Amino acid sequence: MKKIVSLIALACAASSLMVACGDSNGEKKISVGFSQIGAESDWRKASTESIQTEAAKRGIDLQFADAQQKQENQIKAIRSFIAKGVDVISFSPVVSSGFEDVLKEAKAAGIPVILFDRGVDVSEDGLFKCFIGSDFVEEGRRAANWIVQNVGEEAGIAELVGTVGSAPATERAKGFREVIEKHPGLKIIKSQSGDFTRSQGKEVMEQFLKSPEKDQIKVLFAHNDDMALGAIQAIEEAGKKPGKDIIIVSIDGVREMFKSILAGKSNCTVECNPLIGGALFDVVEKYMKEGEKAIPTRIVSEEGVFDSKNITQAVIDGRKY
Ligand code: GYE
Repeated sequence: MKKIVSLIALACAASSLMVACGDSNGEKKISVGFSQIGAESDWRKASTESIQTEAAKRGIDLQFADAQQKQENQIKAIRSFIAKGVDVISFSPVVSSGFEDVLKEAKAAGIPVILFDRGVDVSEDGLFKCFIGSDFVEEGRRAANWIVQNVGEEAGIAELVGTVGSAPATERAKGFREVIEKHPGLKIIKSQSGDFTRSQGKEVMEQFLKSPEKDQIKVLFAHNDDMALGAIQAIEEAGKKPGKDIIIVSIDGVREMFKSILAGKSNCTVECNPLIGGALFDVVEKYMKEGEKAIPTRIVSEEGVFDSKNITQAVIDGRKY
């Protein structure tokens, strides 16, 4: 027993293990359990990086779990955060439904939950304290407005949908249709999920380009840049010119997509900001100092629209993700 105690003391003296033992002033570190979806896109990688660097900068004890795209892994991670008694739980829900029970468990344990990037559907209030992220409906509207302004009133549109049942897929589709439906000549003729990944974006586009409607596809709307980047490959392999034979509009604003637009292979990307780790820990620190009442219920990012008119090499060089 003595041996164990002195081992723990030794461990606490080593700075890399301060996390579990408190900081050098003897104060307990703030602990946050975060369940990330996975690494399905460049956007997601930038999101993870933002969370991890911001936590490290502030000396927060971040317990980070990668769910590898599976909701069951997210539920398990949240349960383990509750069991450990972290100060705050945060997560990006892979889909919107099915989190109600585990959120009730967190509430019963008195641990506040902050939704990060994506929302959930719940039937009662108070199951999460704050949402930090983007207005996905508005992003869908922006993509559609760009088409109306730059392509015109007549076009067959193919849509690459994000992860089925996820907030960004549902809401981007909704905002997009809201605008498109006011222009009867703009028609969605193909719509299928590519699960937000480059490889599935490519596969689904290949199928679109073999379908009976292939010659009617004048515009591609992809719910994220990665699927559009996969589709660009499929279009080239089918002997067509992406960005010209098929106009491409997507969402996120990652560096790879900026490069494709500058090279004339794609046309527009609606920005969605993944660098919101700082905003998350601002809220966490405020909560630790001032309590739950100090937490805002919603923090929404401000975002732009990029196309060949405002993308330059200098803009790409200054881009963080
Ligand atoms: O658009 C996509 C990612 O939830 C906003 O998830 C996020 C989306 C983003 O995989 O690239």
